[in-house]
Amino acid sequence: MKATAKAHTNIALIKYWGKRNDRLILPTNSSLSVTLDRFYTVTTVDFDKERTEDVFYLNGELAPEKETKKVSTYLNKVREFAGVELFASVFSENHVPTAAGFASSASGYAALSAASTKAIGLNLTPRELSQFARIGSGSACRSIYGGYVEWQMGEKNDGSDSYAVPLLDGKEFPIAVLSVMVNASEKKVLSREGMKRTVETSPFYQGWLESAEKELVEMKHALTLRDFTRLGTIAEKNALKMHATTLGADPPFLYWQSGTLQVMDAVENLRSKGLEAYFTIDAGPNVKVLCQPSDVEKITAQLKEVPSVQHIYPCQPGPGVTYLDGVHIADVNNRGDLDG
Ligand code: 2P0
Repeated sequence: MKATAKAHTNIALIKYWGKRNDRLILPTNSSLSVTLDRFYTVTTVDFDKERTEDVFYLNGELAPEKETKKVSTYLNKVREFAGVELFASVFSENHVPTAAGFASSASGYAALSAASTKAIGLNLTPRELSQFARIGSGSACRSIYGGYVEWQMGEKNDGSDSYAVPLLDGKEFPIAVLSVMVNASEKKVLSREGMKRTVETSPFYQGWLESAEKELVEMKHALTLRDFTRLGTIAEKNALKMHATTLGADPPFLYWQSGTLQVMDAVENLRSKGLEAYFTIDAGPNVKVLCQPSDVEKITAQLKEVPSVQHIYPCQPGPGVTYLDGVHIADVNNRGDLDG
């Protein structure tokens, strides 16, 4: 009982920042992302009746106990749902540079959910798979699909209406995302802890919720119009608001470092010179710069001059989950409503 799946990372243009249910990973706001072509995880899950416990190999090596425990806890949910009691060997290859500021949890849990549910014999729809990925890590539910994707927060307590829907194929609205790595020390507050602290203590959190809802509608409109200027402007504003909530938390925290500010400043300078670029930042110091594909070379050359910049990875919209046999599971007939 074996299956292999490949899933890519995604970058949120409207951020997911806060949970209303920690166990089921139900968010307090809907989010919108673009799946990227460059960074991905390939995972094989093999359920075997000879095994007496789960084993987890990460990049060819036996993973630390803590990581194996996380995978095993996730597989327990899959086993429980399938009514199967077999243990598994899990082999994961993570093609996500650890310091690139991309959460490998998105591609990791998307690949793990796809491989494990297929290996155990569940024949899930993409929507059900998105829900399974979500209970591993919230942002993973968006990586089930390629291109532009919305994670609809849902309202129900059991999470049955909280899943991702594909909005637009990447080819229908090509953009570039430059992943800009800066000199940085380790991040101090993990996103899971950071969002929890913000929800519980930040007086700015209510403001975040109100504007995220509005910005999601505006972002979907920008996608409908294929309006890059709107897309970039809204993404940048949304990221700034997400980070503003952390300054109001108790104790306060900030993911930006001095190198982060240098890149933010450089992006603003590019714009003032007529080169259109926008930034977005996740729960770490690195910056993702959004630009038009035709401007990648010029903008990369300028950003390389910024002293804090260590490396720039150009990315573009990428595909959803695929199995090793190349079967695409993204359900294009089941798209979300861009104007809804
Ligand atoms: C996002 N982030 O929308 C936001 C923006 C970070 C900042 O999703 O606790 O690893 O596993 O659900 O998905 C990172 O958090 O958190 C994230 P869990 P996850 O991409």
